[in-house]
Amino acid sequence: MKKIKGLTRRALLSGTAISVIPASSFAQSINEGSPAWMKTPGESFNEYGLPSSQEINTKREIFQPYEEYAPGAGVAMTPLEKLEGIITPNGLHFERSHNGVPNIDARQHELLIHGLVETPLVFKIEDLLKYPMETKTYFIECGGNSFYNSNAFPIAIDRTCGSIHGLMSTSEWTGVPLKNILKEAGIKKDALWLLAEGADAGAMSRSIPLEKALDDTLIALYQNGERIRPEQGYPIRLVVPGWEGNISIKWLRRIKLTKKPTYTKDETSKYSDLLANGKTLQFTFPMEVKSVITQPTAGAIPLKKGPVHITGLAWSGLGKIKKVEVSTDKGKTWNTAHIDGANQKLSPVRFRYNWIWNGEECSIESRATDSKNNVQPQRKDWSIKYGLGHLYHNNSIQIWRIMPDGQIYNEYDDLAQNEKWSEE
Ligand SMILES: Nc1nc2c(c(=O)[nH]1)N[C@H]1C(S)=C(S)[C@@H](COP(=O)(O)O)O[C@H]1N2
Ligand SMILES: [Mo]
Repeated sequence: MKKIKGLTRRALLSGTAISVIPASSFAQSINEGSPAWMKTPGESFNEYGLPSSQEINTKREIFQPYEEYAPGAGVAMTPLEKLEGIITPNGLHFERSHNGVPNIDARQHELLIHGLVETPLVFKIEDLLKYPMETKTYFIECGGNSFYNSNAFPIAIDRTCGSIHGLMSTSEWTGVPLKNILKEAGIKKDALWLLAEGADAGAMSRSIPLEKALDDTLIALYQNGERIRPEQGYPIRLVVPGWEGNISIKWLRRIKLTKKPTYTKDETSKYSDLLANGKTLQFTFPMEVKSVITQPTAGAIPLKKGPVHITGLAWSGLGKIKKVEVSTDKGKTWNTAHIDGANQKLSPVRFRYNWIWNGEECSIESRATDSKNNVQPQRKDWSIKYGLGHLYHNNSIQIWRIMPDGQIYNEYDDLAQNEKWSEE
């Protein structure tokens, strides 16, 4: 008999695996017993569609740490456990904004290219819309993603997948390659970096090595086929694929070519990595290889004994995903998961592993390897490299512990160290 990883096809089809209603309870044609929605004409048309009202709980989780005096500083996290595939619907793309979403008039907005260029240029949005474009599926992950599992939280807290790892979303971005615009302005020989600045009230700005700008950086105008949402940077944003989200400047208004990094407030006060030895690393750009089981997840409905479809996402800011493994025995053995669809550079993949839970206490975890052979670290190995309270660039393995009653909890693999820290 043909096996569907772990489950027999017969078990699935016979309904012994997953409960199905016997076909006899369905009427052959419309009659008295038909459901109400078959007896009256349906709703008419919408100019812009919305999800079913029954899916009202599929929403972003908002966190505004300075709500009283800076309500626009914070995050809205993608509910990863509620979604399938790899694309994030536009209304659920995570948002990280430092000072709110500016209400930009796209007709007035301008992009200035200046600094070490032959000819400084100013672009209107209508100009940019005429340029040749390209479409790529890229993830954006905030450098602070998974901070709830970082050294800032020595004890594991129980939150759903999305409310721990939901500062990562994926879109099909369409825009003008930045290199074409820079070449048009004429890059001077001594230019090695550029400064990118946003038109928000925080004027977020970051330094980007020219090499990356000439490689795959996009001035994005479209997100999953429609114009970028205000939260994502309308009318234009940078997409610097694979690198920490902060550098993908939204509401882009200015690019200045420079010899050296500008050392802006946003790259000196934040996004640097405090090491265990007290030194600090600056400019950790790529988001390293990572995966997470999105279902099942902590904070959701308890698991039932029997077949469990384990699924999740894996990505790497350094290339493609080579493989994803799943362990259901605390990392003693690892099983190769199935990967859905095309595997493109700097785009996540959806992985799947069919498993039968015997009802005993256990844990499930996933581990990704990328095309450069980087392997996702265990939390204890990640954590030990950094200082107390450090939270950026956490790509460590997420462990979900399953208890006999089916409840799922967030689990750390190094309790000794965490207990020590929580006392400090
Ligand atoms: N102008 C501007 N660009 C910005 C930000 C911002 O606050 N202002 N936030 C940055 C951060 S920290 C991240 S993680 C990404 C988030 O992009 P998103 O909100 O579209 O998910 O945008 C980056 N670009
Ligand atoms: Mo971020």
